[in-house]
Amino acid sequence: MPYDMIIQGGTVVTASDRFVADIGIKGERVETIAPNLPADGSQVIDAKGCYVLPGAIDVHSHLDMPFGGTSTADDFESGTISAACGGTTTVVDFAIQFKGQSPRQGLDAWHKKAEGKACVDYGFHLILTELPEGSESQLDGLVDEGVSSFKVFMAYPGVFMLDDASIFRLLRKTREVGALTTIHCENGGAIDVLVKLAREAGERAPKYHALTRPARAEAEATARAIALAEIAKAPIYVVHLSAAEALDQVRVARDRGLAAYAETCPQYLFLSTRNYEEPGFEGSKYVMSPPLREPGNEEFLWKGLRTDELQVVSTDHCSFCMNQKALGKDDFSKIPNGAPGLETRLYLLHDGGVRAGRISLERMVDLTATKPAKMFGLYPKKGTLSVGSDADLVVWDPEKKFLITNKALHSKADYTPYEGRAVTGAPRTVLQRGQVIVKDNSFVGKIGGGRFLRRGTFKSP
Ligand code: DUC
Ligand code: ZN
Ligand code: ZN
Repeated sequence: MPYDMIIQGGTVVTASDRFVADIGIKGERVETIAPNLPADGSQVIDAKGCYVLPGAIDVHSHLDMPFGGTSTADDFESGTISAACGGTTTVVDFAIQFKGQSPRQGLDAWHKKAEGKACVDYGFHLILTELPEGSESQLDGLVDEGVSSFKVFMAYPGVFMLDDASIFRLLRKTREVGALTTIHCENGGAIDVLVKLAREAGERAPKYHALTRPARAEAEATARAIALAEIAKAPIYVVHLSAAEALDQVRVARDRGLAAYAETCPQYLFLSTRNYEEPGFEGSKYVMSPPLREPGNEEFLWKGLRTDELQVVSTDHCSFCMNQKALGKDDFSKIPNGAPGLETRLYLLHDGGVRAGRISLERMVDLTATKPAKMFGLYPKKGTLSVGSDADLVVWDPEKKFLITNKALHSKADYTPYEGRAVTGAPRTVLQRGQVIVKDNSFVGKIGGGRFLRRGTFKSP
C-alpha cells in the first residue's frame, strides 16, 4: 500500500497555485501530489468539488491567559479544539514573562499550560514585560529551543508596557540572533490620561473604551516602533493593526525598503465602532485593544491585504464570557480586553473576502498559512501543501452554508461577535499530520495530540 491515506480529486490550493490532484499521505507527511493516485487499500477521502487547503496557522492567540483580574475562557484544550473546527491546525500563542520572572520561567509556565491539552500543533512567542540591561543574553537559549519571536507592548503602562530603551535593546538582540520582535502599537501613556479623564467625567459605558484609544495613538506608536527597528536594523512585525493611519506608517516604511511587517484581524475587517452602540452592555463584547474603528476604515485594510502592505490575518483570540466582561459593568476600563475568533477566521475570510471579490483564494491561503509560516520559522513543514510537508490540511466545501452562532462553535466563550452571520463555505474534514481531527464540525482528534513546534529563525516572506 503506497499511501496510508489519499485525499482524492479535490482542487489543491496554495499561495500561488490551484489545480486538481490527489494528495497521497504516508505517516504524518505528504508523500505525493499528482492526479489519479492508485488507492490499493489506502483510506480514501473524497474531496471532489472541494478545495484542499493547507491547515491554517494562527500566530496570535491568548489561551489560558490571566488578564484584568480574570483569566481567558479558553484554555489550550477548548481553544485549540475551536481552532481545529475552523480549519486552523497550528497556533502560535503568547507566553508571558511577568514582572519579576525570568524569560525562562514565563516560557516554562506556558509549556505546562499546553502539554497534554493542546489539540493542534503549537508554538510560543514570549511576551517580555521587563528586560533589565544586561539580561538580553537570557534570550539566546530560547531561540535555540524554537521560541524565535518575542512580543512587547507599547500600551498598558504598569502591567505589560515596556519602555522604548528596553524595546530598542530587544530589537538589537533579535537582529543578532535571527528572531522577530512583534509589537503592540498604542501609545499607552496618552491612552491612560484619556481613560482617567473619561472616568472622572462619569463616562463609563463600553463605547468609551474606543473613544479613549484613538487611531492616532496607534499610528504614533506604529511609527515609533518602526523607527526604533530601523535604527536597530532589525525586522519588526506589528500585531493586530487596526487603523488606516497606522497602516500608512507601515506602507511608508516598506516603500523605504524597511523590513516592517504587519497583521490585521477579522474583527477590524468585519466589525466597527457601530458595534459599541448595541443595547445594554452588549458593546462590551467588542472591548478589545486596539478597539474597533470607524465604518469605512476596513476598506483600507482590505486594500492593504491585496497589495501586501499587510502580510497576515491572525485572530488575537482572547476569549471571555459575559460574566467576566461584567467586571466592567460600571466602568469600561475594567472590562477584560479581548474577544473570541480562532474558529471563525476562515469562514469570514472565505465568505466576506474571497466570495465578495476582495481577495483571491490563493491570497487567503497566503495570509492565513504561507506568510505566517515563512515569517515565524515553520515553512515548509507548515503553511503549504508540498511533498514532505506535514499532512495538515482542510477539505473545504466552498458551497456549504453555515450560520455562525455561538452554539455551533466550540470556544468556551458564551458569545461570538459574529452571531447570526450566514456564510457560505466551511471545513468538511481537517487533518493534522495525516490524522483526521475534525469531521463535519466535530472534533474527533486526541486531547493533547498537538505537538510543540521548535520554530526556525525569522526569514523575510
Ligand atoms: N489586546 C486584547 O484585546 N486582549 C489581550 C491583549 C491585547 O493586546
Ligand atoms: Zn496586543
Ligand atoms: Zn493579542
